[in-house]
Amino acid sequence: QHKFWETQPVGQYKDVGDTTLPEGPIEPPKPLSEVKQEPYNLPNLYEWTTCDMGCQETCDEVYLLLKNNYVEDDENMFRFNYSKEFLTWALCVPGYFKTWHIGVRAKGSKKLVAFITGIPARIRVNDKVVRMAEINFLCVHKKLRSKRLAPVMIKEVTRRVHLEDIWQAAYTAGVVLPTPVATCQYWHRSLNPKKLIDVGFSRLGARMTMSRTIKLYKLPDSTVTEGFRKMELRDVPAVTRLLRGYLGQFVVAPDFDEDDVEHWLLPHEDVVDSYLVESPENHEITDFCSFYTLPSSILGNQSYSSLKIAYSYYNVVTKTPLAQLMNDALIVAKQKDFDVFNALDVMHNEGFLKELKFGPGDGQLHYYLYNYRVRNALKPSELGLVLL
Ligand code: YNC
Ligand code: MG
Repeated sequence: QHKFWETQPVGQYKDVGDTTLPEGPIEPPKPLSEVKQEPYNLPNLYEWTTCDMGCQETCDEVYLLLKNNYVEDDENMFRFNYSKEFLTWALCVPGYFKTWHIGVRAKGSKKLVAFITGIPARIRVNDKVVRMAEINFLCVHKKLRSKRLAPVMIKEVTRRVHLEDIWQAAYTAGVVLPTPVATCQYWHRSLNPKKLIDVGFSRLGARMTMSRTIKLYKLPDSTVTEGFRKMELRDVPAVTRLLRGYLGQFVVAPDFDEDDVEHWLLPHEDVVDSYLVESPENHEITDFCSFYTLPSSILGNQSYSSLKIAYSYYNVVTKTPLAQLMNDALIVAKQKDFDVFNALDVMHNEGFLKELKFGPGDGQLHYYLYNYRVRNALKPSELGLVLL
């Protein structure tokens, strides 16, 4: 079944439902002197490269590899098109290791043909904060698929993570592997229904006309919550307190400090947007919402080449009704010309999805932990983690 994954310290199918197994590391850390010092062997025509994302040329190469070869939907109509600014933001994070941004090149041409990355994170699972790597952007060029290159890349990133004395990881994938910690669903809220229908992202509902559909998804021109404004640098301490207080209730969530909040949540043009509610009376920060920008290329459409897509990120309310805050997020996303607003059914998102006219997507997103067993699979609402 899973010739590679069967050999790895991950929850195995045979153990699902076995409540005698303890929660926590599946295997203990090794002394660093016992971590393999040399990279794993690649097929002869290929070589490892460390990708310096601060270098414009390298960033361009990574961008193009992913633009042409990364994740597509099941019907191969759309492909993620992460911008260069987004990739630098996602990878050059507080305390990052350049050696965890790993490429594979063809020896002759030096062409970049595969990629995988890790970034450091502190993730809490129940009451334990665990140092982990978040693994993302695993990509093998379309012409090199099904040659078992992916397991070599995963082993190599694991080795480099171990060299930093980190022994756990978190990752998400659209495919089912041994064994998900949680299985989540994407929901989509049309902002530009005509374009979405024209490009085949959505379909006209039964007994619906285009003009009725456009009216259904119409939003006010401006936000409605009093004190709603863009997050600024001076808000980092208050947002950190608000977010830490909120994420504490989930079974799996990041343990963000002020440096993390500054990096991940301070607005960054065309990468991440964050808004908050400042009380007009006492200037307290009571609510917060955020989304990141990840366009998709439209494959083979005559009229349009790209969809501008917002993805719900971290949202916290203490005063404003969640659906009202998220409706304001939809309004700013519409002002910024996004075509659709996506959200997973994680955290308290189920509390606004239907009310705000999100529709369920096809395809699921599975969350995984490496070398960390959790007692039971989690419900999406028990997850407080969003990976990019
Ligand atoms: C996947 N997405 O099951 P078995 S998500 C993990 N994540 O192994 P080959 C995957 N494993 O089942 P191909 C995977 N997809 O035999 C496949 N696999 O045990 C497993 N797509 O390898 C698969 N990006 O090289 C099988 O397959 C083995 O040539 C087969 O390459 C796969 O970033 C891939 O969807 C995904 O570029 C690279 O299809 C390729 O098909 C591709 O023969 C389009 O591989 C882009 C795409 C994946 C996005 C992501 C998260 C990756 C997590 C990796 C696991 C990290 C583990 C923790 C490491 C640190 C540990 C510490 C400490
Ligand atoms: Mg391969």
